[in-house]
Amino acid sequence: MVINQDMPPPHLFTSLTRYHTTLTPRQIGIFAYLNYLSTKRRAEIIELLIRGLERLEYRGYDSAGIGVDGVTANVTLVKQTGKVKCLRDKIEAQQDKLDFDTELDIHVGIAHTRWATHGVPSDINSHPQRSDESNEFVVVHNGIITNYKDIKQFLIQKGYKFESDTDTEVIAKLVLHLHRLHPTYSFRELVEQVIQQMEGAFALAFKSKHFPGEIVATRRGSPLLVGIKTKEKLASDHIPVLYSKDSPEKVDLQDPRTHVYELPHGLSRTESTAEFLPLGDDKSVEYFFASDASAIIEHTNRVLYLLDDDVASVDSEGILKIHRLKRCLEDSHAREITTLKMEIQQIMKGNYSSFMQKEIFEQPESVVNTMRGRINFDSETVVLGGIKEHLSEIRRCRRLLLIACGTSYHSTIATRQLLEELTELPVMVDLASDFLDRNTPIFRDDVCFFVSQSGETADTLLALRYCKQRGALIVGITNTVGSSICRESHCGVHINAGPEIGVASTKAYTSQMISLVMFALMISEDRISAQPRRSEIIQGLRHLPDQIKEVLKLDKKIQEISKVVFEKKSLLVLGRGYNYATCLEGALKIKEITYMHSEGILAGELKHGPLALVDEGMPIIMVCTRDNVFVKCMNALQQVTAREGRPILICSKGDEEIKKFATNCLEVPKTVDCLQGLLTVIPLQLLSYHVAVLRGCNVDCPRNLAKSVTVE
Ligand code: UD2
Ligand code: MG
Repeated sequence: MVINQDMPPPHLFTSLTRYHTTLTPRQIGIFAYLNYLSTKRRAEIIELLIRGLERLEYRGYDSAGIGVDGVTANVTLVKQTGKVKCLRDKIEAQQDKLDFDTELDIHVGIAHTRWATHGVPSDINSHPQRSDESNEFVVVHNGIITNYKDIKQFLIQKGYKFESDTDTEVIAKLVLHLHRLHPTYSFRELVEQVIQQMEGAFALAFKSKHFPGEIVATRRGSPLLVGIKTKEKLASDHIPVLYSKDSPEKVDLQDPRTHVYELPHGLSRTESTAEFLPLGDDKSVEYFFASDASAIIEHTNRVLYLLDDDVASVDSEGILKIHRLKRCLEDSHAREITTLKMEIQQIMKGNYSSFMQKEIFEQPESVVNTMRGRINFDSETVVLGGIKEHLSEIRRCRRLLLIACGTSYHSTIATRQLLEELTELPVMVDLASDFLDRNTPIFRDDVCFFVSQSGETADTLLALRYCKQRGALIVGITNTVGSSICRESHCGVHINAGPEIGVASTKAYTSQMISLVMFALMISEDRISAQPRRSEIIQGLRHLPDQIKEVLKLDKKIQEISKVVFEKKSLLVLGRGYNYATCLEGALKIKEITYMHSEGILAGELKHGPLALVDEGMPIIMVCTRDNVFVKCMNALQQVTAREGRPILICSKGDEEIKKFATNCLEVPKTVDCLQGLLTVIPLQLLSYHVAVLRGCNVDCPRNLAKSVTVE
């Protein structure tokens, strides 16, 4: 593969094809670390990279990877599908390739968490992507290169062989191609050339065996910041920006003369390096490059934010420089080094006041993550990779048992009816503690589901062991890869909701429900008579993210309502059918974070007791949507209003008839009956949150409760 022919002029690629994509660039995680004269063992460096990735985990991802110097001069890549934890295990298994104890004075490591856009999640598609088999250039990338197909075609013509389905791979190969064309170019000059060919959005960090100890990072449209850690105080709080004379349109890759750089403020190119990095006498320095401040803050609070088309490089003398090919309008000729004041937790919370609030608002995305790669909305097929091998065994079973605690238990109540309908099997739902108390008979042809966010819930785990001993098939539904329930189950589904930090579960609940719905859809795939129903549900799931966004717009109104109820002693939540689980879950949310008494009541049970509680002073919420139990719900509503009860209603959008019965109505969009609970629960999550805030409670850490209950 010898390349003699030169590159076409910049932007030629884009004129070939210009395709528009509605995909927003994935905000996945970049983390890179450079230590200059700050000696670290390889194990420490790797640990630092892994920590960086863990700090980015909360953004969601499906695979991860790192690139470091190996024992030989070559760059070593370790990439792994799944969680950062899996990557960590894989690295540990490769200790020989990575001799952990070697001390490195100067080193560059790059790391990445990936969320699949081009190509399925796989080790090959994970980042770093590489230029060739000997890893001459490796790169991590956030965003989307929209003209990658044209560049790929160009490179294939030049003899480059592609191994992944990613858009990113063209970047690694293009930089190698340019290096071969212009062996005298600096690392930074190569990257400057590469990004002139790129269309789309990106944040990039490069490493190369040709430029040991150097890193180049750049961005356009995707965020990237640089953290600086020095022993001594920095002498100045800005780094000058260096400009190229010519605008990118004029740069001709064949002509090296175009790469004469003009420095601002009359600085010449040979100016003392102290101009660039305001270091003191001690020359040791550490640099962190990340897409998100949360990965950096534990190391340093001195950061600078790169602007679009800034090319930041650290050269072989450990000096950070920022170059631009062209001036941007309001460019200040310098990048300010700012001090991050926020705590890690604060950064991770973003603009939200608590993790619970953040997680409630994450649901339009977390539900997509749960369905990603599993539902094909066009062919209307559902494949749960973790269950498909066991399908025939499950189809032959005697009954399904769903066992869980708390919110996870509510997700089983919410989906029980649909499971019965689509599997045509008897479905038992049980609270794990009660199940254990009873010595329930379990048979070899039972299929037992264990639902737990953490995968460590003690009662659920004990129930799992009890059923496993009796020979049942054990299926886990968990949010935590590598958890005990995940390991001890025969198969299962990761709900992929992303880390849930707030003690009160919100997004895990909706994702658990969707996982169980997907299971019902998958198992009924071969039932012709169920096809219209399956199709309706799959299309319902397709629109769910947008509908959740719509429900979240009720936030302001719910905040107003919370002012009415927050000083009350008690709050009843009434409903039935598919919404019964919403009542239980809503009441649980209220109890756990507001410390107010609350009860979820099956509306059909009203006249068997709870009606005695109802008078004009008793705050009541009724969930009453247009479904097969609507008339019965209306009935209950009238019984309540007849006793001067003034319920707050959660109803179907545009239901004028029911609105007459209430002063406050929270209207949620219509969806398929069995998915309704995914939307009706959200106003109650929000209400409990606002009431807790008004009552001065710690939303994320309610008293007496732990995130996962790992003791009996
Ligand atoms: C896997 C990958 C995912 C992506 C996808 C591509 C992991 C963790 N997931 O997702 O990143 O590459 O394949 O198709 O690498 N399991 C249990 N108990 C549980 C939960 C899961 O045994 O409680 C098992 C499950 O049977 C499967 C494995 O864990 O063997 C991964 O489960 P999953 O739901 O993440 O599987 P999948 O195919 O959606
Ligand atoms: Mg397992």
